[in-house]
Amino acid sequence: AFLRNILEHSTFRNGEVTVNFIKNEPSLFEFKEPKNRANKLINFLGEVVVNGNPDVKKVDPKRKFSIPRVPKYPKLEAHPKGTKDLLTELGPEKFAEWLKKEKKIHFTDTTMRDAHQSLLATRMRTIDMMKVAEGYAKNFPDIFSMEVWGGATFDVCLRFLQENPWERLALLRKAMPNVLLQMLIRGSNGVGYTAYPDNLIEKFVEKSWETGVDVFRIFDSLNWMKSIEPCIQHVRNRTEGLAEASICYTGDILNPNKTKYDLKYYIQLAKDVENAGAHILGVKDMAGLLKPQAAYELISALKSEINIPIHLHTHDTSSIQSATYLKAIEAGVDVVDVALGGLSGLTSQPNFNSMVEMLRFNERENPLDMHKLAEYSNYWEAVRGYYYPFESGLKSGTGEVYEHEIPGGQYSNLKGQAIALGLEDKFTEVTKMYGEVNQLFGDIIKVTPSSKVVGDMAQYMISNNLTIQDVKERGDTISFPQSVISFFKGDLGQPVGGFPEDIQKIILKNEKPYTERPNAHLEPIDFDKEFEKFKEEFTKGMGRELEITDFLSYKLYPKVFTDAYNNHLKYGNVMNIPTKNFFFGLEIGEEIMVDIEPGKRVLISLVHKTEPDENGNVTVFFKINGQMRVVSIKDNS
Ligand code: 3PY
Ligand code: ZN
Repeated sequence: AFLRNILEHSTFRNGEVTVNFIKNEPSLFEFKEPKNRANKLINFLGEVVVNGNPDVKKVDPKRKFSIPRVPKYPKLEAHPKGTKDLLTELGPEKFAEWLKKEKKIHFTDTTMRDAHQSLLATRMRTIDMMKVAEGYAKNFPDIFSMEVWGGATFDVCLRFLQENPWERLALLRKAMPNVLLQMLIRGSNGVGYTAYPDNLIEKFVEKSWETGVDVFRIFDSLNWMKSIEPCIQHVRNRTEGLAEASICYTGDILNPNKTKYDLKYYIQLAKDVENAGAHILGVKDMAGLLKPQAAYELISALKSEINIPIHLHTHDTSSIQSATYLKAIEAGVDVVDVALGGLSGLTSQPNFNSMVEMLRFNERENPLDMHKLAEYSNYWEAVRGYYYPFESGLKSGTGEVYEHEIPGGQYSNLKGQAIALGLEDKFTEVTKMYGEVNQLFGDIIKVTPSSKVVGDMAQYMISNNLTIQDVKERGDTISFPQSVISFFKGDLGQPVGGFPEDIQKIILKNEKPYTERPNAHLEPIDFDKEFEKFKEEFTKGMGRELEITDFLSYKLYPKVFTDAYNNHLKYGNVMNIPTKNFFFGLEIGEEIMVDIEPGKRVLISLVHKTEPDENGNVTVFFKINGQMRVVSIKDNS
């Protein structure tokens, strides 16, 4: 076993052994159960080889992939000082003052969160991020922040990728210790789709900070201050990070016929956010509805009315949002959100590489190296190839977004859901119905989770051939989706201007709505007691001690966590399987390296698979480090 530890150690395999190798590597003397771990991996790979990855609905067997090239630069020993170091030095208040005084435009890179959430249904895996994270942070220490966590990534990590989201965050923190890491948090809804007890959100914020988050972009899906404010306080009381409270933009402040969300409304909301203690104001244009001239007027007005720096977020669904950024920058916005070229545009953020060039020689230029940026963009473009089953299919910008107002982060998910419901051919009808349902519900702010309510209703209506008129005339005979009922009850809080009462009555039938904070109905969590119980219930563990962060995952998503846990018992840690093989399995003769733990790498190859026997079982032959292993997998076809 000792010899095997040496042979399998990455230092040995890479030929980097020095005289002190054995002395300095205590792991060589640990004789755990690597065999067992590797066997679990081939259970997983065998399943994918025989039945496909259950998350991949359609495989194109002819698909060719480009190999992603990790940019190689002279290896910098240490991370140059960056924005994280500045935050540590100045503290959040002074840091915000510094940011406001900066002349050059600053950038948040969303590639590792919103970009793939919006283009690839959030499926980007940690392994693909980790290959470039350290080099990127060393080469771009001046970046304002890297958005890497929160939003839908938490749920998707556990539900579809069989990864631990906390582990992702910790790994990225380690690779990028010098730049600010940013997350998106949905106020009282945390990273979920419903309200949680206040003390759960508080603990979640505290542990997110301890694990690596510096900038908390907080929003509420109805712009309800009663959901935003407590979250600002959690960040201020429990962390030394930045509370970036955001106002969600919808409608069109320039349109005289759209008066519900006008300039006055946004200014008042921004003042409320500032008064609630935010360090930065986020303007979150989740659907990409903020047009260039409107951006100029909105940002100019906010700049003169509030004192904290302003951070603008948009999605390029219409394809004109770089113009919006230019006008916002002219009006004095402090930071804008962009994604590296290969994962930018359309429902994602505007193109980072091109934005930098657009502002070259402008008085607010941020002089980043275009060649280096291009190499990272190329890396992501190649990586993106592996994720083709999750592409939304949108090929060009669409002006229809001004009509349906679907958030970029929802678009590719909605498409996936439509396919699952057999509505792929009716996706245009779904998007049109989405806009109509929004009007029926009183023209609400639409962003997770309120956007999911509108999406659920639109899909339900198209599946059941229902019209808006049907709902109004015979709604008492229709059983609406649970998320819609829950929304009208008040479980997501109160929309601007209240619910349309007639529709609320039709949807709720005999149920009574309420107007207090949903959290007022939720029992606080007794952490000491419940954490102990949790540890007893999940006794087999993960091959490690269960932590409070596991408990938080469980409390946020009990069923998803339980399923992920059971998968882990069966398949072990699958996060280091290369993405191509994770989604599409191996070809006969293909060899892959997988790290089963830090410093311990196994070589796996697929040798042969049989036809199904009379019981439908396929025997799959693998080699692990040259030794034949066989798994029997039930063919589900
Ligand atoms: C999310 O909440 O996941 C979003 O990205 C909202 O825009
Ligand atoms: Zn977004």
